Amino acid sequence: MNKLIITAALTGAEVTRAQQPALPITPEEIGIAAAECAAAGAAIVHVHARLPDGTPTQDKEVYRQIITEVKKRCDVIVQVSTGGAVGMTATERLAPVTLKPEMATLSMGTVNFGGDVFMNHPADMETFAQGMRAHGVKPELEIFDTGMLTTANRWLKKGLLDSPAHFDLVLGIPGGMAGTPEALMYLRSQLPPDATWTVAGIGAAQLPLATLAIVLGGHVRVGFEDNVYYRKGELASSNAQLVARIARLAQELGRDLATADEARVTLGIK
Ligand code: KMH
Ligand code: ZN
Repeated sequence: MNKLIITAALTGAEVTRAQQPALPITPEEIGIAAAECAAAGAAIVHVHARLPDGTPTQDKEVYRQIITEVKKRCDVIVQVSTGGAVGMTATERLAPVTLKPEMATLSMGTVNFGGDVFMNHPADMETFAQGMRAHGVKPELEIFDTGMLTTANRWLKKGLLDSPAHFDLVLGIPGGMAGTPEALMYLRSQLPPDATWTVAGIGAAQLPLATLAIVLGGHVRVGFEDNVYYRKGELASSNAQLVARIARLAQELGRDLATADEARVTLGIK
């Protein structure tokens, strides 16, 4: 079977230190967390920037510092967020793409997001896709619900997105698709045949969906952005602890882990 690419979603925009005391916030903390996750088996880190007080920001300079802090400690693919936080403008959200990171996220539609609305106007999505193409950044297409995958497939046919595409199936956001095996199997059935995919199960859905993805030949995203617990009622001690568990499961299930360089080949990153 193909090698498993583990992504560590280290920080996100919503989780607080009150919810998870080990949440990495500063660029240095994010760099240290990335190195721990790389040592545990991650090939990609998905990063969000924060101000020192924890406020989410899309400031290009903070992202530049994060990339520097990660790269000086380890070789992982740095995937910046263009989702940012609910309420940010499209211009703000696109800012880190101009740093030409290896990857960036591209959300494929609007979704209710807990008590908020995560807005993704089609015109903004097109601007993001063009921006990533112009800067040579590989998009990871974020799919929160079925219509978003239908949209991505239409855009791939129209040439607004490049094939082969890489998808992140984000399951379990309140407002999006459920974090169930049935939801994952349905989305998987709608993917283009040449696509690669990872699954980001939210909360309690993280471990079961990750395990299913290992078996199905998909890839896995874990980390505090999506889930702060190791098991019910027990907080994870670090992002790396969550990565290490996936690495152990993969070994038991016969999937070798991809290095960052192997992931670059799989994802077509030059
Ligand atoms: N923070 C969410 C509203 C992404 O990184 O691209 C959006 C998000 C998706 O986290
Ligand atoms: Zn994110």
